[in-house]
Amino acid sequence: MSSPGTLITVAPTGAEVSKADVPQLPVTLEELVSTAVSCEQVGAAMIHVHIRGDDFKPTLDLGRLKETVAALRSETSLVVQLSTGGSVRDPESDRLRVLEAMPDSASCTMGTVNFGDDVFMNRWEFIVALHKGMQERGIVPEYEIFDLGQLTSLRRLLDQHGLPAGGHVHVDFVMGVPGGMPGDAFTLTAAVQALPEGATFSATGIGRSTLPVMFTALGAGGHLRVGMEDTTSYSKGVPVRDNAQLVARAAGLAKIAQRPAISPDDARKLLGVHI
Ligand code: KMH
Ligand code: ZN
Repeated sequence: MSSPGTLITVAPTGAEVSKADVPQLPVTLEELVSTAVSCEQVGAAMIHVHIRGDDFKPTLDLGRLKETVAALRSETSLVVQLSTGGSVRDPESDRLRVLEAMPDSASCTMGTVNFGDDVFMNRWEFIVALHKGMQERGIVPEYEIFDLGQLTSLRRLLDQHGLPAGGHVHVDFVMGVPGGMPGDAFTLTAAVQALPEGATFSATGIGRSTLPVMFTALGAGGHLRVGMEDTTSYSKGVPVRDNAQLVARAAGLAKIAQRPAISPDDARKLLGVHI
């Protein structure tokens, strides 16, 4: 379950933070690519991508997604993971179509969860369609887990529909969402114990749960996701300067834990992404 090095994923934009509230949020393709380059330089190996339209609002426009994958591949070596979660308002058809942009990896959330005042819908049939769509295309999923029961759904998915493309199971615990599991050491420990045999995990804590989740994940042999999708404060009252600042902090802590950040090529080997 553990790995000698640490996979650091950057989630630079998300679908919830607005450019008006956080001007340093990367929303244009140029800003996203520049963020990706600087995050790779300080230790990121994978990028979890949500894109925005000309109005800076979240979009799942297929043409833009394809352009984004191509630009990230041309300017970085990062493993490119597209979000199929989108925003809470995106229809299932648009979310499934994301796979047509042929990223290296895509997210696959393992259940419905209250999401602040909204509901992030992930019906069973939709999860199965995403899993199969990725198997058919050779896209490596990252199973997003917002609550402990979603690990039971993951076991059911693997039992009924087989291993993902690449043959390896990697999950990401997204903790501290209002409506999901809390972001603390006790919950992360319980979640790790409930992983399918042989699975690896990353973890991220939303907002002020960022640091407790990061320290616990490192101690438990896990990997890290950081970025402005999940937190826009570096410390209490101090806004994040840019995504690279969060990646650099994670890489520094991983080094102190004697599990330094791994390269994108090593991340491909870990996740089963074709080189
Ligand atoms: N924006 C959230 C509703 C994912 O990227 O797959 C869903 C999300 C998960 O961010
Ligand atoms: Zn996301």
